[in-house]
Amino acid sequence: MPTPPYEPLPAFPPGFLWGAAASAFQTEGAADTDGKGPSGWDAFAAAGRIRDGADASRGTGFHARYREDVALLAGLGADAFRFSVSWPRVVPGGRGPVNARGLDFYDRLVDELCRHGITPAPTLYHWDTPLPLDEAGGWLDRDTAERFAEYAAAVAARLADRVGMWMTLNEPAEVTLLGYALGEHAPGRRLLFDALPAAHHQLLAHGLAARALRAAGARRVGVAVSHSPVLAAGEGEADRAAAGLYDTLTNHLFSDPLLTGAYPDGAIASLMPGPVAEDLAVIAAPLDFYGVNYYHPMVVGAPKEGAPSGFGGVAVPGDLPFGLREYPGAERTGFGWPVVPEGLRELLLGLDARYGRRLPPVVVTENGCSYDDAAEDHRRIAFLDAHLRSLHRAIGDGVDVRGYFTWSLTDNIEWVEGAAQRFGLVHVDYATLERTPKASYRWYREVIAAQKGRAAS
Ligand code: GBH
Repeated sequence: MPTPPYEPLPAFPPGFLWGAAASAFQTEGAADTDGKGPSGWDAFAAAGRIRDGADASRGTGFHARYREDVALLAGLGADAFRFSVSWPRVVPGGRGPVNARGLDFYDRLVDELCRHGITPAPTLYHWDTPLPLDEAGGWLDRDTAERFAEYAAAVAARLADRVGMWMTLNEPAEVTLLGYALGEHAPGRRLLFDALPAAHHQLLAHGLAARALRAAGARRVGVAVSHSPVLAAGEGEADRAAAGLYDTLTNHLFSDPLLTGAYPDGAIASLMPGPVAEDLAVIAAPLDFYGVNYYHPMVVGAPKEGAPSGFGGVAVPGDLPFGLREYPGAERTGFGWPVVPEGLRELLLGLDARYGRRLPPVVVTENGCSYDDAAEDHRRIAFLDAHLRSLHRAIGDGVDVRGYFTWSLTDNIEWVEGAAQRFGLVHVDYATLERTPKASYRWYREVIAAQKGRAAS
């Protein structure tokens, strides 16, 4: 377990971006302040779907306390902050009028970041769909993609002059799998393979929004996609086929259309709605960077005789053609996720090999772990240190990686887990919303300072 003084990390390339990430629903609170409309996640929480019936509506109080959190970022010496814009704060009805007071908040946040020399890096969709759109079918409805592009244009018209890098979507695979296939996340649909149109419409929304951002003069445009190396549970043909299918559904279903303009598999493409070929041309417009979120690899095998399998609290029905298994022999985070730093290098090398010159510069847009250590979170330091060393090796192997955002600046509402899983460098007391930096905050500050060749402040 690393303790101070820490073994310095090897030098990352000059100009490498050091950041931290967060999202709107998980932090902002202020669920109906200044004309914000409800999101599908607000409704999901109100329906008691968050663990222990926890009230997620206050978040970490970020909407009121953003100056405090920007000061924490400045104290870290961070180059950039990845936050998300709440779609229903900007377009409360999902369609129709833009709520200027909602945009005012992001205007203030962006100004505050710029005042401290921190690059604002907003994501336009981190899972909080305006409720009226969810009620009309959400991502199953092509119209949602069109509405998203209008919203993107409105945000860019206000912020593009100061935003350094944009991400359209966060993790369309998780939204498709957890929100539409398995019903574990909002909007709680359990459609199994009939969820695939939700993937296509999110990808189309990305393409249309990227076009709208460019038209508004946006600087760098990218996307944040989750990637996990997928390991077959056994050597047999059935396990290998199941793992291959899972790899396609969770990784290449998203990266292939974005980076090559084609779906990985003709059978999957045939299940997608709309003028798919025309849509793919929109989806594959060149990106300035490709954002990768990495947490852990997956072990997948053939389903076991109608038995449900599960991982990380997510039950996978026995009638799906794959089963999730535990990763053998690794340490676990507080969430029970395996700690496999090498997986980061492996997935980066895999993307480089698969896409070659079609892979834009990569930014790691999320990586982190939950532990409940409130102050002396040396397990988090060990996790981050090991993942950064793995990332450094991938760069040495030739993958063009330009930045790293750790998840997360502060503890926040971990979706259905509520306040039970803490990913922050900074502890949040949910009773008082008081922030207290953990040991990992001081460690990350030293890392950034050392990389920039100056003493930590
Ligand atoms: C990210 O998603 C989110 O972007 C972020 O909002 C969230 O707070 C953060 O990570 C931490 O969870 O249980 O079998 O479905 C999570 C990415 C990928 C991590 C899938 C858990 C579990 C596989 N997740 N993985 S399964």
